[in-house]
Amino acid sequence: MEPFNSYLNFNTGEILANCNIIVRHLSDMKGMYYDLKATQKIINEDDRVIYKVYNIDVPEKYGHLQHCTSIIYPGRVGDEFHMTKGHFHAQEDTAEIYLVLQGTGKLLMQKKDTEVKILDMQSGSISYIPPYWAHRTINTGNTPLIFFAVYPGEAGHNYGIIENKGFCKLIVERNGQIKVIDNPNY
Ligand code: S6P
Ligand code: ZN
Repeated sequence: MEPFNSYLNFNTGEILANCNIIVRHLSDMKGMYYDLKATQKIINEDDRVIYKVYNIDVPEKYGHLQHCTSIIYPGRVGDEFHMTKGHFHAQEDTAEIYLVLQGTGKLLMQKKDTEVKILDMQSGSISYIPPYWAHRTINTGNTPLIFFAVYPGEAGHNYGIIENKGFCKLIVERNGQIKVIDNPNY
C-alpha cells in the first residue's frame, strides 16, 4: 500500500479523502436513550442526525492504524445529552486515542466488571482509552463536539453488549447542570 495524505477541516471535522461516512439518526439508536417517549416523538418529527463519522479507508488489519473524526451535534433526547452508541472493541485488548478539535463533552468508559471512568473532553484534550474499556462520547455543550480518533487496524467494533444493557451511568441535564446519574435500566 502507498502512503497518502487526508485533509481535515478543523472547523467542521469533515475529512477530504477516501472516506466512509457514517450518519447516525436517532432512529439508528432506538432504545439507547432512556426516555423512550422523547425518542419516539423526535423520530416522528424529524429523526434528527445525532452524529457523523468520517472514517478514512485503511485496511482493518493488524499493523495498520484506523483514523477518523466524529462530529456529535448538540442537543438532548429528553434530558439526556446527544451521544454515540458506544462499543467495546471486538478485539478487546486494543486501545484508542481521542483528540478533541472543537466543543465540550464527556468520555464515558466502562469495563465488563462495570468499573466506570468519565473524562472531560474539550478542545486540545487527548484521552487515552486503554484496552478492555467500552467507550461512549457525549456532547454536553451547545456546539458540535468534534474529535479525531486513532486505533489499531484490527480492533473492530462490538456494539451488542452496549445495545443490550447500555452503560451503568447516564449524562443528563438537570436544572441547567450537567449531571451523572445511575441508568435506571441497567
Ligand atoms: C472507533 C471510535 C470512534 C467511534 C465513533 C462513533 O473505535 O471509538 O470513531 O466509532 O465516535 O461511535 P460508535 O460508538 O457509534 O462507533
Ligand atoms: Zn472505539
